Formats: sequence, C-alpha cells, structure tokens
Amino acid sequence: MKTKYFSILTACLFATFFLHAQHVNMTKGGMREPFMTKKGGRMIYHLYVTDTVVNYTGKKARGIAINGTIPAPQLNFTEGDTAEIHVHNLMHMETSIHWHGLILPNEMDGVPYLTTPPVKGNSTFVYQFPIVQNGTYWYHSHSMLQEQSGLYGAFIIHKKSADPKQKEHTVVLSDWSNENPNQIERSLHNATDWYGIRKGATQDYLHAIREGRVKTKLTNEWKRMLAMDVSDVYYDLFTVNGKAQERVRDLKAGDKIRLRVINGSSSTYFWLRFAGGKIAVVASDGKDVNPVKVDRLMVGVSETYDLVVTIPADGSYEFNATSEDRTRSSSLWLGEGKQNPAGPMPRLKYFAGMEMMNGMMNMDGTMDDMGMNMSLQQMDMNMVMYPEIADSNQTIRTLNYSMLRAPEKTTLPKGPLREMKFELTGNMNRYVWTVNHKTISESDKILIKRGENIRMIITNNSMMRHPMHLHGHFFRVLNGQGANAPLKTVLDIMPMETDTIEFHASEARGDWYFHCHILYHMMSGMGRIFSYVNNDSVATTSYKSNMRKVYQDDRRFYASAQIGLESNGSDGEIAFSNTRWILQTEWRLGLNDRKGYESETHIGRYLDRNQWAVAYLGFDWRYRKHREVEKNLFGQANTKDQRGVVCVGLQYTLPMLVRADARVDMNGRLRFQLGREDLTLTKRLRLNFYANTDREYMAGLRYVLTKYVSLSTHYETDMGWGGGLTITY
Ligand SMILES: [Cu+2]
Repeated sequence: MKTKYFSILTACLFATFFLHAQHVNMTKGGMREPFMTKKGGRMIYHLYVTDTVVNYTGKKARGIAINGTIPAPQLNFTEGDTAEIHVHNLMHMETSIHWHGLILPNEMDGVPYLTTPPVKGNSTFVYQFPIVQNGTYWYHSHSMLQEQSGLYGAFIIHKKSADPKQKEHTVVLSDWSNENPNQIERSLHNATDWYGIRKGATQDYLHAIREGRVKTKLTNEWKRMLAMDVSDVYYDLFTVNGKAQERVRDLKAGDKIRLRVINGSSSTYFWLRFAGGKIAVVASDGKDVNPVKVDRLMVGVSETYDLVVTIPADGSYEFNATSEDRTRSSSLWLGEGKQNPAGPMPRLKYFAGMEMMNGMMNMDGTMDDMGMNMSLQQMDMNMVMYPEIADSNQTIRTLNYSMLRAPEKTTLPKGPLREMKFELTGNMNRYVWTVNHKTISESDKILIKRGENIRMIITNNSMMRHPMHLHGHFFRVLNGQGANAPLKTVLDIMPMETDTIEFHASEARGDWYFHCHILYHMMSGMGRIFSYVNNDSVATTSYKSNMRKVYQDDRRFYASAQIGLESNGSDGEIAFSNTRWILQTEWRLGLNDRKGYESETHIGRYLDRNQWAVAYLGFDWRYRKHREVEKNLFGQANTKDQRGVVCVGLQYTLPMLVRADARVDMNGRLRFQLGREDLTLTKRLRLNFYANTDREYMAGLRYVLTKYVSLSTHYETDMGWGGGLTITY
C-alpha cells in the first residue's frame, strides 16, 4: 500500500512539475521569471504580453493577454515602494504600457514615441519608478487599439497604514466585442448604423410613426443629425474582472467591503448600483474623498472609484454595472445564499432624447445650452430618456462631481496662473473628434513652465460626453468645495457643460498627454500635448520621426465601399478618407441594351468645421453605345459616345441630410445634383435617391441583412430596374 501511495505521489509531483514546466516554456525565451518578487522595498514584476484566442460568447476571437489572462494581472504595491516592471513583448507587433494616474518620470509614462520608446515585438522593456502615492489605479496599452483587445489591468497601491482587516475587492470593468477593433473603428468613421440595428436604436421613421414622433424625427434630420445614442459601439459582453458574473462569497450580514472599481473599458460608461442599499463613495481616481452616500453613480471611461458597501443581511447581493446604453450588464455578487438582484435598467427613451437634442442644436451645428450654465454632471440632460426618473416620482440620489470633497486642502502652491480655454468639438457623422476644432496632429504642443499653475476652462460643444485624462498630474476640479476641491486625473464632461480644472506644473520636463479616454475618440485626434519648455527631447535627432509616429494616429485613412451587384449591372463606390480628405471613385456598369460604363473619381477636401462642404477635383470617364444627342436641363449638348473630362465641384449637405453637388467640367458643362443616402424607413430598410440636371435619376431600396450584406433593388435612368445584393464595407 505504501509503495502505491508513494508512486501516486511521485506521479502527481512529476505531473505538477511537468505542467508547470509546460506553462513556463510556452515562451520562446525559455523559462519565465516568476510573476512577482520582492527585494526590500523593490517590487519586481514580470509581465509577458502574448496574442491569445478567447471565447466569451461562443465565438472565437483574438485578444491580447498578459501572463495568459484578460484583464492583465493585478499589480500590488505599498506607498514608498519602488516599481520595477519587466514588460516582455512576445508578440510580433509593438506595444507599450501606460501607468494610468501615476505620478512618475516622463520617460516612464509609456506613451510610445512621445515619452517612451515602444516595446518592439519580441523584446523587453523595464519600467522603473518610485511609488509616491496610494490608491486605485490601472495600466493599459497606449499603442493602437490594443486596450480594446484586453491589454489592461489593475494597479493597486496600499497605504502604509492600511487596515489589514478591511475587506476589499478589485472590480475591473470592461467592454468586449468579437469584432476586430480595427473594423469597429472603421465602421465608426463610415457612420454605418449597424451598431444601432444591433442595439435596437435606429430611431427609424416607422418607429417614429408608432410613437407619434414623426415631427421630432423630421426636425432631427432637418438639423442634419443622425440617430442619437449615448454610446457608439455595440458590444457582445461587458465584464467584471474578465467575466460576465463574479462572486465574493465570504461575506456575511453587517460586513463592509471596499470595492476598487476601475473602468478599463475602451468606450463604455457604466451605471453602478447595489441591491443591498446605499453606496458610499470614498475615493475617485485614487484620491480619497469625504464619504458620500448615493443610490447610484456613473463611472466614466478610465475613471476609478473606491466604494464601500455593507451586506445588509444574510444572502447574496448584486453589485451591478450596466452600460450607459443599457444593452447589457455584468454583475458582482456579494455574500452567499439567496440572490438579491439589482434589477434591470429600463430601456432608454430615444425619441425623448432626440427631442431634447433638437431643442439645443442650432442650424449651424453649434449647441445652445439655453442659459442653463451646466457643469459638473449636476444636470444630466439624458434624464429625459430615463424611464425610472421620467415616468415615476422616485428620487434617486446620483453622484455628481459637486459632491466630491477632498479631506484635506488641495490649493495649488504659489505660482503664476495661466488660464486656457478648450472647446471639445466633433463631427458625429464622420467620427472626427477634436479640441478647438483641431486634431492632435493639426495643433501645436502647449508649452508650459515648471512652477506655473494652469487653469483650464473646458466646454463640451459636441453631442457626446468625453472623459478627459491628463497624464502625470492631478488636477483640482473647481466644484464649489473651495480649498477642498477634489483631485482627479479624469474629468468626465457631458454635452454643453463647462468645467474648470487647474493643476500645478510640478514636473521637470517632458511631454504630457491630455486626451479623451474614449479609445476611438483619442485615435481620431481628440487631445493636446502639454510640453515643458526646457524639453531636452526636442534636441534628439529622432524627435521629428517620433512625432510623425505620434501624429500618424489621427492622420490615417479609412476605406469604405458600397458595391451593388444587381440584375441590371453593377454600381457602387469605394472611398478612402481621413479627417480632412476624401478620395472616392464611383461607377455604373449597365448590362441592358443601352449598356455603357461611367466612372467618376474625385479627390475632395472638407472645408468647414461641421464638414458639410467638400470641394473636389475629379475625372469622369464614360462610354455609351447609343448615339442620340443628349441635352441637359441647361440646354448644353453632349454628343460624344465616349468622353473623359476633368471637373471641379462642390458638395454640400443640406437640411434633411440631402446632399447637393454642383460641378463644372473643362468643356463648360454644368451639372447639379440632389440626393439622399440611407433614409431609415424601418429598422433595416433604407431609401436612396438622386436626380440631376443631366436628366439622370435613381431611386432604390436596401434591406440590411448583415453588417456587410443587404438585399437591394433600384431604378437608374441608364441601367433601368434591377435587383440583387449590395455589399457594404
Ligand atoms: Cu471623447
């Protein structure tokens, strides 16, 4: 018997060793270093970044993991430690890690090319910095869209005097899509309403008729707005620590637990609610605040909140995080026993929101707050869309920034005060997001001097909220709490709000990013760079090429295409566009007895702030078999079967989103055209039409089957009737 036990034990030991060895040998470099070692006050972490395949919703998708997990493992520190973090990039593409909310030397800030070299594929970079603060922070990739693929994790710094008996749990929230993030980004720029279809938020005409909101819908389109929503992307899943549901069991009646909530999502705001009673907010963005009790709060993208909740009685109580668009939620269950759910949040009343937006939107695309002087999330304009408030007498105490009060004075050290104004601007239809109407690459760095106090007055003149994040500095939010204004590194600012923040330029040197933390807004150029004047990096030879890399993000071109394959031939267009330019080619290839080809290729430049006007230079080529003389409405004749002409033109978006196009070619022929694309008749049915002075017209219907495929039918003067498929890319 003893021998048998012994051999089983040996087998187990061997298996353990073998499996362990398998695990560590997964990497090309052979043995992996242990995840964490402590040498005196030095905390040494080894992070291995790899490509991975995940399956969250029954569908395989690519992700990026650190040490095999999404989210990346939690890093723990105590104030006063030194961090030594080895980032081993085992992927082919480069990466970077930004330590969000930390005060550290500029070269450790992890913005690739701007502050820190990128961690190239199959190489290691060691980040080293002293830990000079405490609280709830996080880390994430600052390269491309890697954050959306899973590169984020918690960075927790305990106080030296922390009470070891205080129960706590880290809650990393995120959003997951099975779609490739690059495709998400491209879809946003092409303004497809596929995500609206997935969410049931298309706000189509049929829906408007059913709800008696036709006038609201018409006014909305008259003011040239697309369907309104509180968020842009459709997600397959929202996660708490990488799962849809998580449990903390060892809690009983009366226990208090500190939840360190980190919104590590790429573009999702979450409502936080607790089924067991009030939530005490005790810290924000890592800094303590005097406890405030609320029924619920919204955590902005990249914000952190420390919350204390009490288990009211025996049982399991839901701490629920619902996305702002209320499509899905994820939950943390606290305690064991009978489940007490927080309940679902009712669907948003989109037309009520649309009516409110209509009232505030001026015809020139600016917004009018009607003298309300909104600030600090105190008046949530989206309230009209919340049935739980609009349709009931319930009072729900919701956190806003004016309630946050620092326990100690936070007044800035003495120094010269400089005031700057920023307007958050954007174009929803083209997904261009800017500050003062300019992207990062289009604007100069903002020079600051050490010792200065910088006051920023920020107005959100766009239709979406933006979580503005400052690297390497805490700012005070001037919120009516006087000397005890709270310190934060992220300011969520709602449409039409004006907020004032201020910070002390306490660093010695370097470039510090200030940007919107919605990943797709940042990548489209919504930010600025604060640069200390004695910036020695400017002197380096690689400086210019590095800055070109930084600016590349918002200069990129996105491809789009709509290709009709119908019984009467093929027509369609392919375009490449970026913030200001568009390169576009259209064609019509008829198959009927009047068959002919036509193609027009343009290069256009968006002219105005709202991007309603495009001037273009183009080349047209056409061939037609029939020989009758064609006259346009201006009486100008065209007798050629075959022609190639150069033209110049101007496109302008009129009310009702009708596109007007006026052009003249090198032979002096004029053409004027009016058209409308993708009028949303029902959730999936779209109407398209145009007519021009060459006596050409088109009308067609498209029924959306999937993101890329629609059934379609249309009539066109030359091509006649046809039916088939339209591919939308
Ligand atoms: Cu934004």
